[in-house]
Amino acid sequence: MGTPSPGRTEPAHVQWLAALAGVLAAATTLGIAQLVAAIVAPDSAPLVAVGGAFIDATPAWLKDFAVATFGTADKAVLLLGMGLVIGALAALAGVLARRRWAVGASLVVALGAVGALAATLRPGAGPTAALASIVGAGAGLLALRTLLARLPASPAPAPANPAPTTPRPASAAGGADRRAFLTAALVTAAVAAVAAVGGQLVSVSSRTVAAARAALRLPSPARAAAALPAGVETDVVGVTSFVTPNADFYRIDTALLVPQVDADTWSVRVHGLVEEEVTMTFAELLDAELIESWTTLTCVSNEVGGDLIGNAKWLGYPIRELLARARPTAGADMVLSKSVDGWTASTPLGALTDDRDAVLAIGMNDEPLPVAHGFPVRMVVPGLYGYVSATKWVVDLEVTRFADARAYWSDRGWSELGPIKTASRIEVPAAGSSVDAGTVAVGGTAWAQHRGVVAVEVQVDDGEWAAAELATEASVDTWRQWSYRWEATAGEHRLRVRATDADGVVQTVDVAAPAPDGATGWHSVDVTVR
Ligand SMILES: Nc1nc2c(c(=O)[nH]1)N[C@H]1C(S)=C(S)[C@@H](COP(=O)(O)O)O[C@H]1N2
Ligand SMILES: [Mo]
Repeated sequence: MGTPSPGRTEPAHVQWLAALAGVLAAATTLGIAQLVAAIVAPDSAPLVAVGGAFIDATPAWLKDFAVATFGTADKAVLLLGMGLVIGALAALAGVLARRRWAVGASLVVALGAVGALAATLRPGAGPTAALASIVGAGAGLLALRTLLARLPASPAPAPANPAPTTPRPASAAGGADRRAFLTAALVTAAVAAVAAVGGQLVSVSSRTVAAARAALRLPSPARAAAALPAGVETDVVGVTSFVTPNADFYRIDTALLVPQVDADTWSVRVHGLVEEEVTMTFAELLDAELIESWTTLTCVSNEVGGDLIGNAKWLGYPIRELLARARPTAGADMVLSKSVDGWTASTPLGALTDDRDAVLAIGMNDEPLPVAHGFPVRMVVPGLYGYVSATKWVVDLEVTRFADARAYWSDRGWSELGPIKTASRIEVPAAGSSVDAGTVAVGGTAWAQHRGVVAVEVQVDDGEWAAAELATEASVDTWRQWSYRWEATAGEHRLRVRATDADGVVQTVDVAAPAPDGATGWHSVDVTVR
């Protein structure tokens, strides 16, 4: 053991190197765990499992805040936040472990245990779920010990305990130590990085699924979508395109890792309050009479004026046909759809059995569903927010009753029912922009899915509401563009917009936050006219 010299002051850089050792040990833990997880079960990686558990613990207000603040980057922000917290704890573990191995080491063990526990509790976790965190933590401890052994011995902890029960890594003193430490640090960093990248490469599932998707030829529909009427788009430059390209389509879900589902073994099971259980495979789906339909999907977290909305042509099998085969029994009023990752949505049975185009979709804008949008099969139900209807990677439909079952977001403070509220937004001119006095083209989009938009009005400052010109309606299930010619005079002005749906209901002025059942209020933009 090193000579105890209680009065000796520690060189500050040694503390920093110990902290670095801790951070590198954590990186080793995560890298090795990533590699092991890639082999046994991708979502058992500790970061993924802990992040997933954190997301599942998210109440309505926090989801609302995260989406409002970070939009669809919410997952990246969560991972970054976890990285910072883990980094800080790991640095602490390094400093502590150098003074008292057992204390620092137990911090690493605790981090591994949290990962193992989270992975074990994930929906669908297998018996190997804890393995990645355990092996990772083991590797982390080894790295920590190896690195600390190359730092000069720390001053003895406390005179009261002159003979520590746990041996501290032995060390000689001097500059040779530092070089040895830095070499070991580089090697450790390289091992961690190679393991993490290797994990990505070994994780064949995402490549296999991407390849299967690329090879898939969509069947032609038994009922093709009507061609889009001329005039669905206004001629105002800058208004969002009527069809949202798949690559630009917003993505909202709780999945930190996009589920990789094998279409060859995929099936959906209809059960619960039914006369007959029905199972449908992907091959059966491809052979069925599919329909195409235009439906605009909207997220309940969309703020007034927000962009968590997109419109696509979906190819799918009508859910009412599937339910007709299963024959729901009297008393059933809801279908609880479940994703392969355990996420659920509760959809009123009526919305799935009436004549609207509620489908098990396999195609999006003439392509197989993108993996992030639910490959191989997702639900699309016109008129309802995504959280109560649009289950991606869907594998199970339980016919049940609202009185007997609750869906994922209903348990976290969101409303059980989620009909899309009538809304409209101004896209041109952009908020805060400057335009020339004279005739200014104003334009945007309005939506009231499954009812349809029949009027849009624009108000300048506190003037009279004036009718906007509506673009042609493609279907009551899609959004509708509008335009307005504004005779603008110099000065600062505020433009407001509101829509009226086919029930004659004018979009409410009352301001509501997205939680619990969708934002309301009028969208406005402030513009400078020169
Ligand atoms: N499996 C699964 N499906 C899901 C979700 C989810 O978290 N998990 N989120 C829903 C929500 S809240 C919305 S708004 C839509 C978004 O679909 P998109 O990502 O394809 O735009 O998916 C729905 N389907
Ligand atoms: Mo959503």
